[in-house]
This record gives sequence, C-alpha cells and structure tokens, in this order.
Amino acid sequence: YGAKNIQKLEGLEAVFKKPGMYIGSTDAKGKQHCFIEIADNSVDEHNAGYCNHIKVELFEDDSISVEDNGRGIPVDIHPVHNISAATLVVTELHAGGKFGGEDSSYHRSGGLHGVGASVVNALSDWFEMTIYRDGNVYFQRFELKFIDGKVAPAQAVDILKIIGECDKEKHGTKIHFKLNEEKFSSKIYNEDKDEYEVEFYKFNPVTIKEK
Ligand code: 0RA
Repeated sequence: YGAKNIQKLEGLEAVFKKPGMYIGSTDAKGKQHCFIEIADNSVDEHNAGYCNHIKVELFEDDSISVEDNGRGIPVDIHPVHNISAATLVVTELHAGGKFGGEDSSYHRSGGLHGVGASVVNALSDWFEMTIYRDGNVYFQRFELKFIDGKVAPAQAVDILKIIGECDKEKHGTKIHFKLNEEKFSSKIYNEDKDEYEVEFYKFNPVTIKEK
C-alpha cells in the first residue's frame, strides 16, 4: 500500500464522516443527489453521443441500479496507479476531472457539484460496477467495512475482473448501489412523492423490482 492509496482512503473516510459536505444533506434530497450523481455519468455519455438508453431500477431493498448502453467505463490499467481506470473513477475523489487530462472524453458536463461516483460509493453498504466491452463482462464490488474499529468505505472485494462473455456488439455500464441507511434520515429518495416521480421520470422506464 503506497502513500497514494492511503491518501485515497482518507479522502473517502472524510466523505463518510461528513456526507453533507459532499452531497448537501443526508435527508431524502441527499439520497436523490446520490442517484443523480450516478445517473449524470450516463447522461454525460448520452450527451457525448454514445448512449441512447438509460435504465433505472429501484429495488425493494432501497438499492438503485443505473444501466446505460454507452461505451462502458474504460477498463485499461492506469500506468501510474496500476489499477483499472474504472476502479479509479469509482474510488478516487473527483477522478472524473483528473483522470484523462484536457483531451479526455472523461469530463463532466452535468452534475450538481461534480462530486461523482466515488462519493456515492463511500456512502454505500455495497456498490457494484458491471461493464460490457469488447465481448467481455467486467465486474467489481465494493463494500463498506469496519477495519480495526475504523470505517473503511469503498473497499474493493476484488479487483475489476472479467466474469463472463457477452455479445461483441454489447457495450455499456451498470452501477448498482445501496446507500448506508444509518447515514441518511430518510428511507426513500424524495419526501415529496411528486418530485420523486418527476426525477425518475426523466430516466423512464423505471421498474421496481424485488432483489
Ligand atoms: C470515458 C471514456 C469512455 C467512456 C466513459 C468515460 C464512460 C463513463 C461512464 C460512467 C457511466 N457510464 C459511462 N459510460 C462511459 C470511453 C473511452 C473509449 O472507449 O475510448
């Protein structure tokens, strides 16, 4: 574990300790914000012209999945960090802005405060990323863990791995996460049901599924 990794862990611990600093609040609005952070990445991919379908599923365990048919988060190994680009995106604070530099297609256009997927990962009991690219299905799961009595958010259960094959033509990204209930005062994603419905309506079709 190099100094760089320790830094990263501290960053996500800070998110877990003071979520409001990163997502505004820890009520239903804050949960909604987390969903939007994830959905915005897919919307960005749509705006870039690579994705024409975004599917959102709200599960009975209160977890949410967002799946798009974009290019899929890049899976190549970062030469400096020695981990996959996709892992960096979901574990490094503001990785979206830093990752590829000026020319990178990896910059955010939407986003409320641009805090990104890593913040949502830090606040999630579990967070799963599935990427479809070049006929391969890549998968990585993260969990919130307590190590020596200290919280360690977004701990990778394993590295990003190929778990199967898919149609060569298939490409896209699916993020499925369950926020940590103790961090949020609300069970649901918006106290105002109308507004809740409106926010999700943008991402129709929405299905509610049993996990
Ligand atoms: C940067 C480059 C490429 C894809 C993405 C970002 C990307 C990120 C997310 C996050 C959620 N859905 C996404 N879809 C795409 C593609 C780079 C390449 O293939 O050359």
